Amino acid sequence: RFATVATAPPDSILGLNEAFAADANPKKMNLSVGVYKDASGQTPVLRCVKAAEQRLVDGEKTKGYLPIDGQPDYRDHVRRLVFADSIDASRIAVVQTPGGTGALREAAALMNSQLPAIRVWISTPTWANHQSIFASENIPYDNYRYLADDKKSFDIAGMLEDLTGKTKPGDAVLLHACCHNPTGVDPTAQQWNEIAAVLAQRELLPIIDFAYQGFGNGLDEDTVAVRAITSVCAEAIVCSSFSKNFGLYSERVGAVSVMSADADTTTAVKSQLKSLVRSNYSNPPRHGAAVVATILDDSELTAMWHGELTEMRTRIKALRRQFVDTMKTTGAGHDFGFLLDQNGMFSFSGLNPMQVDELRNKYSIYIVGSGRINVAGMNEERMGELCTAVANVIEN
Ligand code: PLP
Ligand code: TYF
Repeated sequence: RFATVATAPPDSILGLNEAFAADANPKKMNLSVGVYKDASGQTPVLRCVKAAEQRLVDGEKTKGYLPIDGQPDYRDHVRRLVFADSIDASRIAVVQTPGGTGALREAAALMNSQLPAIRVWISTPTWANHQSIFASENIPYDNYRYLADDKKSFDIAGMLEDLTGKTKPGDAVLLHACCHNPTGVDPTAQQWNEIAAVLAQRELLPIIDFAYQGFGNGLDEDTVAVRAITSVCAEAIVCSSFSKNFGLYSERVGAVSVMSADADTTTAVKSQLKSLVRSNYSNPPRHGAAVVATILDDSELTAMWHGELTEMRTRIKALRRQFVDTMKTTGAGHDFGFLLDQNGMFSFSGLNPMQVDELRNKYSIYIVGSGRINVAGMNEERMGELCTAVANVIEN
């Protein structure tokens, strides 16, 4: 039986971690996988998380199962983080999921089971797992234009043209709420209004991937896409991840929120979501969601979280600035100023695959083959080294 199993290809991004771990060069630098690293190169546990975990350990009375749709106070906090009070709670079904990946998969499963013949439109480029997730639920996908040919700016005209001219009413459109992975290129508030108008007019179903809330311009500021879309579309799906903004990567904390036109529809949708969870993993893991709920239930811990999130966001912006300034000192024409307009952990550097290979082979600097750099993996003290290497591969 198993002898017939063929080997699956490795994950293109996580595979780089393995290569990095095996690299003996003491000067190696990992700017590939999307995790935040502090100035000492660690991916820290947030102080608010440690404090919440202490309370949980002290107060825990049971390891009994959570409800199928997750911990109720956690779900309510997610709803308020994402929608504030802009939409009546009776129109939103929130289900706790294992990470943002679990949320996307649950959304795809709902489409597969309840929305026959639906197709999803995905940006070019996008996070590689998007295609795999929808393919796993047999949802056909197509691409809309997103990154302009200069690899630096947003092709708003191309995107609107594709959404207007190529989609069929009823199709779904996957959008990155902020901090687009892999490009860092986000629409402006005005452009979100234009996109939302097309979604509404063409009766498209928005699926909003919200993996970086708070990493762009702030927790509330980053809801600009959600606000623009939910103010003109009656239905939408939001897939939240708390891996990055709470640093809870391994605890697998996420949620899918389905907004419907009315309360009765929401009840039906919720029942279907629960039925899908039941046959998939039965009920979600508790710890990470309990940490998030403990923090958000407490004003002191919430303030601590806001502070720590702001620290991560402002440090990433400072690293962008330092990289751009340092690149300028390495030679005329090394203008990476476009990185300053981009948001979140990632940016497209514009380096081609040969240059990416050279960075890795000659300098043990790992970035993704597409040229994507994890800005959050840069380091203040080693910026000179990084920029000298980048300048060298550009000039070769
Ligand atoms: N969506 C995007 C765009 C991401 O970049 C990621 C993680 O890197 C996810 C979803 C999934 O997040 P999680 O690790 O919570 O599953
Ligand atoms: O760096 C990225 O874009 C992601 C990181 O379960 C990642 O691929 C790794 C593992 C995972 C989710 C996201």
